[in-house]
Amino acid sequence: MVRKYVFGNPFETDAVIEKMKAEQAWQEPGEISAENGFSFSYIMEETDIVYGLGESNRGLNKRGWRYISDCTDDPNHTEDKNSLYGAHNFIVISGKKPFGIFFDYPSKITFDIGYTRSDLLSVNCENADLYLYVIDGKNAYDIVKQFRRMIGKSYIPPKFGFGFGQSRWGYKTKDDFRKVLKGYRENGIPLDMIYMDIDYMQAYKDFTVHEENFPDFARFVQEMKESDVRLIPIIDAGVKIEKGYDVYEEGAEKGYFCKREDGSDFAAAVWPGYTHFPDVLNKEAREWFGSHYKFLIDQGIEGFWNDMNEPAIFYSREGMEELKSYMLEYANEKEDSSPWELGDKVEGLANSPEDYKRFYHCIDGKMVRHDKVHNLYGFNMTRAAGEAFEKIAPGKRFLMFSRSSYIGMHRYGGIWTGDNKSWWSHLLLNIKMMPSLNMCGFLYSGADLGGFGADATRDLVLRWLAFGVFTPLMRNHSAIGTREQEAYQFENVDDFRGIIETRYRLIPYLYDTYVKAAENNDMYFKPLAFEYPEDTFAAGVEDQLMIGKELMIAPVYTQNAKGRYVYLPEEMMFVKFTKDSCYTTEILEKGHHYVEVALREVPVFIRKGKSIPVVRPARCVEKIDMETAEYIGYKG
Ligand code: MIG
Repeated sequence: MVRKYVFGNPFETDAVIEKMKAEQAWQEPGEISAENGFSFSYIMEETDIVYGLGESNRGLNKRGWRYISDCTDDPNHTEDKNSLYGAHNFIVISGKKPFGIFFDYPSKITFDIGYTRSDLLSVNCENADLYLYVIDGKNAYDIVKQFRRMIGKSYIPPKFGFGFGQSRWGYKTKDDFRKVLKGYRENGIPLDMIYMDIDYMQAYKDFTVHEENFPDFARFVQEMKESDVRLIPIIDAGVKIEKGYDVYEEGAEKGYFCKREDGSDFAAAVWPGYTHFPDVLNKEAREWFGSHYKFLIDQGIEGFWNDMNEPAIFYSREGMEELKSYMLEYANEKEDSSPWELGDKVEGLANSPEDYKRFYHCIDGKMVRHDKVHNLYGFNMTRAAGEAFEKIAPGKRFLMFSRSSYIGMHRYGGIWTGDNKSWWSHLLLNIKMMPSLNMCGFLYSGADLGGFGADATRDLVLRWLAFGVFTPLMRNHSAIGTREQEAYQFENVDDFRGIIETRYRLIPYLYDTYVKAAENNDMYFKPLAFEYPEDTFAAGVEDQLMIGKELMIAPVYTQNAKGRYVYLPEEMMFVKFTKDSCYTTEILEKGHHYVEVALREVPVFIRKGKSIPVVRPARCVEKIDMETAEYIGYKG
């Protein structure tokens, strides 16, 4: 059962699509206050588990930290961070009196989950203007399914989106892409997508292609498709300010960019230099921005990734002016004052909260200051694309995922989890985050496999890919300047081939499981506790996940480990997929086990009485032959 409450004058975020009548007076659970901003507080029992918050730091159980929904481009996801790129304000308190609660509030909101006081859950935001939804149910899983029904069905990618993709910031020319294709094909490693990062554009201008490096782009897209690979270009939020550039000229003329208080177009520097932000919260501007995706679709492109849409700002004109005058002052008068302050000022230029107060959206004829609706920008940029796809090619599925998001965006696309690092701890973070994302509707998601920043090692990439076999988005991506980490860059390429082939052997099962989850407002990845609610040990397991109704996975995420400990809530079949389409099986009884897993193996556990189809690997999704399917599993 869901109860809806209205406080003050909430902004319509479009997160919830189910129509509901609001309650008159607040009922349990917890206490609320609408004075001095808004606050919700609840005293947790010692054994309560708090789930949710989608893309956020730390564990699956969110207790013991403070999380702030405030979409941020911060590439250092260390344990002390409070905000990442998304704002997914849904939590479930799982215990004797389970309930879920969704704070539909588009600006900064803080979830203190036993951080200030270990038994106190307290949620606070600055303005008492929001919708609150309280969901009762039998248990956490039931509550999640009710929530998912309210927010509408999750995006379903085209089937090729379940293939493996290679990406790296720094591929610049046709030959760079051909080299990647060759690296995969020559080594017989399946590949469906190569991602195009910002360098494919002319001077980082959205909806342009670099003229010298990509003459006859449509032909090149075709050339890649003939080798069964799709190119997936990036689109950034900011539109370069440049005379004669059509997207800029049109947007400026029609008033579709975010404005300063005085009505002039707000300028923020990002990759192209100074840009304007398309006002995607304004319906007309959103339609206009979306319509430009057609430029690339007309050249054969079938998928995109939307970046920098928090929106990220390197600096604004105002911020730069302030810094310059500070520096002058510093140079003239402050010689012996702290240089650290100078450093802080420079660093503080990027993504400054001051800048988010400097521009406005025009919504239904009213000017709304950006910081009041900050967390909706990425959602609406991706919605612009999603709505446009429907017009450009009705019914066709496009690959679409975004960096920044808010609940509601899950209907239009997936997300990738941004700039992680080639750290073992980030592989573990990836594992823990996936079910939380699913709770909030984001089913099509994945992390940069192998890690984005920092230098990867062979073993890390193998272990991360072995987990990535199961994430709907399976993409190896890395930052310019880091060690190259394409599968063919390391010794014994066979091991990489074996793991990526395992993905392809499982695609019919995984895609089917995904579509079912999306259609039924269900989860693809679940915590063990959702399948075994009576099992008190399962409740504490965060490094093993359930997939669909059939599987449990227990990835290895520590360096030099020969295997790992695993907990089986019931008897299961332990399967290890290895190279050359081989696999081993063994029935393990309920309880704790140490299982050995070599670097080249993909471990998976099949539940008693279940089986899954496994096919012969193929070089791309389209070439998978269902005739080769065999079933692995057992009656028990
Ligand atoms: O400021 O386009 O998260 O995946 O490679 C960095 C370059 C901008 C951030 C994205 C990352 C991408 C990078 N982008």
